[in-house]
Amino acid sequence: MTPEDASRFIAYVLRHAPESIGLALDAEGWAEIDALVTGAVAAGRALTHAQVVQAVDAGAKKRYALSADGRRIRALQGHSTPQVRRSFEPAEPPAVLFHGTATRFLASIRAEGLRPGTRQHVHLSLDEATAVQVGRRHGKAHVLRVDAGGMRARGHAFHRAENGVWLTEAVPPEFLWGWPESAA
Ligand code: HQG
Repeated sequence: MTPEDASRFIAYVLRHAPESIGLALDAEGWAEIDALVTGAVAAGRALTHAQVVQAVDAGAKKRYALSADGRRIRALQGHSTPQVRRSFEPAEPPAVLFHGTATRFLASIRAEGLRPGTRQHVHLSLDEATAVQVGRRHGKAHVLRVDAGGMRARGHAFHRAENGVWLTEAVPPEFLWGWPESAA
């Protein structure tokens, strides 16, 4: 596997489908690296211990962390598997955060606000450039502004993952702005 393929495969297993390779995660998302590699190889994926460690350091996204003893790995955020319920400290967000999405989702988001979908949180970006990249994964990107200060004032909780991604349960439509002219 290329390093990028290895990182994607590890993301899939640690966030969404540990059972696909018979792997057990604890509630905070940790897996034994040896068990991850053994399970991957048994499932026909040529993953090595070195590739797992490399995935933690590689790329700007910082998707993973290693335990202090170096024996375990976890995804920092983005889980959909019910095996994991990471505990996050509440954090004070900046007044405005950004959410990158695709134009085809805008009508639904305008009606319902941002929903976590299969994940456990809505993901928000600290800056617009990052949000554009996130939105592009789904199609023609559009960046919405989130009134994080207003949400805090109304009691909504925010968390910041170690890699800088901001998380909240949902964003009601009244806290969103920056709609395109045509959808206004
Ligand atoms: C959209 C990547 C219709 C939402 C990134 C998004 C991120 C709605 C899509 C992380 C909606 C969900 C997460 C509603 C939200 N109606 N569509 N009411 N509410 N949506 O992939 O935020 O590479 O689950 O706008 O960097 O795109 O995986 O979430 O377009 O941090 O490490 O539903 O994934 O990181 O898509 O991305 P996703 P996301 P990694």
